[in-house]
Amino acid sequence: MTVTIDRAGDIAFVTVDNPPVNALSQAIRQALWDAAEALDRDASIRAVILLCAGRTFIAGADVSEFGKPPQPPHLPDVVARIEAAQKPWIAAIHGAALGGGFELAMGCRFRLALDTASVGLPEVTLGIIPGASGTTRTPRLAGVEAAVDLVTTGKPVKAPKALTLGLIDAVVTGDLREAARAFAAQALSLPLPPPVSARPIATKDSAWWDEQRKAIAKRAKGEVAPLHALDCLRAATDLPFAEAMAKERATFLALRASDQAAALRHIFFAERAAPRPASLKDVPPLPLTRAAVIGGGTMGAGIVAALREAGLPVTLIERDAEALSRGLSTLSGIFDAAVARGKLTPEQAQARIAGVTGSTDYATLADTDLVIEAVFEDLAVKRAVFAELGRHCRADALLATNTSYLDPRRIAEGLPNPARFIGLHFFSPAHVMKLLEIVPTPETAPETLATGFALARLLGKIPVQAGICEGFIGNRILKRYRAEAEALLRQGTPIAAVDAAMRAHGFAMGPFEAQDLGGLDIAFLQREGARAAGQHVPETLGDLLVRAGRKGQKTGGGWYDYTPGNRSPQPSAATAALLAPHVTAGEALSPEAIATRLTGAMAAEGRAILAEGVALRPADIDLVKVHGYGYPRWRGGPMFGSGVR
Ligand code: 3H9
Repeated sequence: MTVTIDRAGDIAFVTVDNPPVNALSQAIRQALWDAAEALDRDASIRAVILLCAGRTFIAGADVSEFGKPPQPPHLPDVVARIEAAQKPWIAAIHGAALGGGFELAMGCRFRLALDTASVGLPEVTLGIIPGASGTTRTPRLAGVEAAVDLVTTGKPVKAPKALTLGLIDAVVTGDLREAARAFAAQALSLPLPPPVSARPIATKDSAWWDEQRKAIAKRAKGEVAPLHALDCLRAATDLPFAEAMAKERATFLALRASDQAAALRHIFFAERAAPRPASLKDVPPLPLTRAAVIGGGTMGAGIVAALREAGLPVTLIERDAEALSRGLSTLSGIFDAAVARGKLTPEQAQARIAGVTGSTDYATLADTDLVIEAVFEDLAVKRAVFAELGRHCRADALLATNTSYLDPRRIAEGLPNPARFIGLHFFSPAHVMKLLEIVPTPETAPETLATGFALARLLGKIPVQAGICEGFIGNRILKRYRAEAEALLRQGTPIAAVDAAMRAHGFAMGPFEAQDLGGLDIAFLQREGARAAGQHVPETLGDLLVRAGRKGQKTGGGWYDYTPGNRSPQPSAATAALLAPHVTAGEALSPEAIATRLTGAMAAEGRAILAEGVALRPADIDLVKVHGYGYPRWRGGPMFGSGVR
């Protein structure tokens, strides 16, 4: 790490070089402090430009220091020192100026950014609030409304929007260093604006703050940082700058030491470690230039959309012309919805669909690098697909199954090159959900596995390696979770009490309302299949409902009743009657006790999964549950929550 100073006439350039993202470690803070001191003493210098080497401006405080006691100089003091410098500092931003990086930029007298850059205050995503004036200086630059939005959502904004909001003073293109030098020369010819801390701040009335609080509490679902951030922003409008800073600092330090922040840091680092497992460091992935998907149902179409988003040309294979046309129209539906939501322009959507070739002929796959099978969850159907693939694909083409329950070894039997076979378990909708379970068989070659991870990086997914067992990591834990939830019902806990407890715990939905939404028949059919194959699968309460025609929202009722056009669950007398013979009245459980039982069951299954080697690390299980099953991120996942790290 270095902080260097070089000079061009009366302008000094302070360059931070601390790969990979120029995080503000203690050494960088000290070096910036020293630079401010040295440049104040240097009479030949009239302005200072702060810029960064590498791929980005300063991306924030060094998150790896957060588990340890804070070391001086503290960032708010460094920001204040730069603001108090005798010559104006100018932040020249490329890449991202985030968190402490943007706070440092706000300590500068001016900020300019490349048009491709972004700025933001993502601290709440780490369970903390900005701790170096993000809540006090941001509203002075952008107004209270924009500051509340930026700080409580943590979402960064692109440079052109930042300019409109007043967060930065100029957007430039081309050579940033030269643009900053020209900006400095111009700025020095005019009177300086006041430092940001001395600028006025408008207040809002109590009703406005109350409204914000309500909306944020609803969104945060138990996460505390966004509400604390709001309190600090309010204090910034009510109190003198120094007092608001003291409140921000105290709040930041308290949250930095909180369980929620520890959980969110755990997920932050797990997400970054997941795409590049150390065991595959020296294994080169195979090239991926052309892909194919077999099956154009919801899952297949979603996978095609994800591959197209990553820029790969894709062939979609269906069994006949009619199914193919249905698949292509499902795919168009995905792109049309993206256009309607403003995520794609009509031209981009057109280009996405133009990159898809539909076919019913496996011979068109002769030159494909990667084929993902996403057909009906039936062993014979899948094996027939792989028999075709074995005949028509190159021997080195990677062949993947998207099965969620079947044994990939059985699907691969008879393949000419089993070393190139792997399970790639996407989650629906596959173009949205971030999780990808990667399931090698004993025959899968290391470079096939490495290619699975490379594909995840290309698609922007979070990959987790899973061993072979029924349901892999995610669905196996889901099964245990549902079984435990049914056990609670059998002991007399009301359905709605279980769902409410899990929502209060931070899940978007409880286990029963989630089943009603997805449909109870999928898991039912899978259990029936296992029974037909001679396995002993005890009758579940869900089976009783499906046998009575209650498959969830799509049949107007499952665990709950639904009135047409209304998705809000209503208690069901019919369900109560069906379950009554299986329920014994028990002691009423508190919401906390219900959540402890259910998350405890997930953690217990997770421990078994680890012991069997189905998951390699506890953090992998946490990533699966957070990214595939709505486990509250701020609780860090079932393993973190139960102390298994
Ligand atoms: C803060 O600033 C608090 C202040 O308000 C108050 C202080 C008093 N620290 O994401 P990538 C590592 S809170 C340490 O794959 P990309 C990351 O672990 C902070 N390490 O890159 C990974 O390491 P490895 C607010 C960090 O190009 C490597 O860098 N700031 C940090 O896809 C590459 O990461 C944030 O929350 C960090 N702050 O995306 C910003 N950031 O290679 C968090 C990254 O060993 N960072 N690393 O696995 C990001 O959003 C993205 O990293 C960024 C680059 C957009 C910058």
